[in-house]
Amino acid sequence: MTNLLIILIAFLVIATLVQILRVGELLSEVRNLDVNKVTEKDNKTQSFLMGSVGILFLVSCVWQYFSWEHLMLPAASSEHGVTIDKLMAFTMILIIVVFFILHIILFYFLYKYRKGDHNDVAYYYPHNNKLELIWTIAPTIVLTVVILYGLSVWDQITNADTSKSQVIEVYGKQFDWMARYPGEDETLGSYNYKLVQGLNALGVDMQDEASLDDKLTRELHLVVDEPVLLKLRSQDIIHSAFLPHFRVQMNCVPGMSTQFAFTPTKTTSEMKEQEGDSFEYVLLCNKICGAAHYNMQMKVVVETQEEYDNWLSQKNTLSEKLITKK
Ligand SMILES: [Cu+2]
Repeated sequence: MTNLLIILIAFLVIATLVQILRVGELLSEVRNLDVNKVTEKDNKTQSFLMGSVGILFLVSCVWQYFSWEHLMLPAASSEHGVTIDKLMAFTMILIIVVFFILHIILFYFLYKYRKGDHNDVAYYYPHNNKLELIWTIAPTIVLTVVILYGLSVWDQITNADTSKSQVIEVYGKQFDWMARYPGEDETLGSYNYKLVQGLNALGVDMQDEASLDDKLTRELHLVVDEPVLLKLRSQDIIHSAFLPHFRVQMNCVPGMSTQFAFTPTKTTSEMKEQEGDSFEYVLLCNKICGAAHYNMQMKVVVETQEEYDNWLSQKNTLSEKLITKK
């Protein structure tokens, strides 16, 4: 109902404006004035309005930046996240500087080169090799620097040493996440999509001895300052495991295993002190994967080794679960 009223009001406002314009035109006709003739006064008004729009636009950009800043993510909670934040800041500063320079010039020129009272004709200037070279070479150099910097950061992140990483499997399906921890053998048991059935959502092969002590959890717990290697899988369609606070994102693709290695650097309780008591780390799905995609998330906890060991020891292994079921 409210929407209908808003549409109706908008329609009436437009109709009123059209009528006012029409009245203006009729008055000019009565006074024998040519409504299509652009006067010096019109040009001045239009250029002034255009300049005002430009200034308001830039002021609103600055205002929005500061008023929405609280929605930005806090500083990265992982080792590699710091390098990503630096790359992001470098790119953003570059873009913002260029954005302001170009828009100031754009609106200033619109004002400066408004039509004057004299009969000036635009200067015909079809080509200039020097200018062409400058605006081709300058962006080429800048973009090459940005791309090379980005590639080197990407290379650094994706080639992390995983030999000492704790391996955890993260499994996505419509519409939730599960994590699988290897047991004391420190090896995740094998799996096969053909075994996905009923409670065995991950298709874990229970004939494999390494599977027996694996543990399934609904939360992802990580040890602070210890490297972790997430092995990502999906049951049905492409999901994307997104851990915004750690600057981690990797697609989970059915039929294959993808991975991401990183080291968390701040515990959940440290973050609660910094960001407030309601703070929690989360693992989100960042691929629009269906109706309940928005709700596809898992709580992530970063804690000390002691707290982590304590938490994991309380979880049943897959073989224990089988026994209780029998
Ligand atoms: Cu999803």
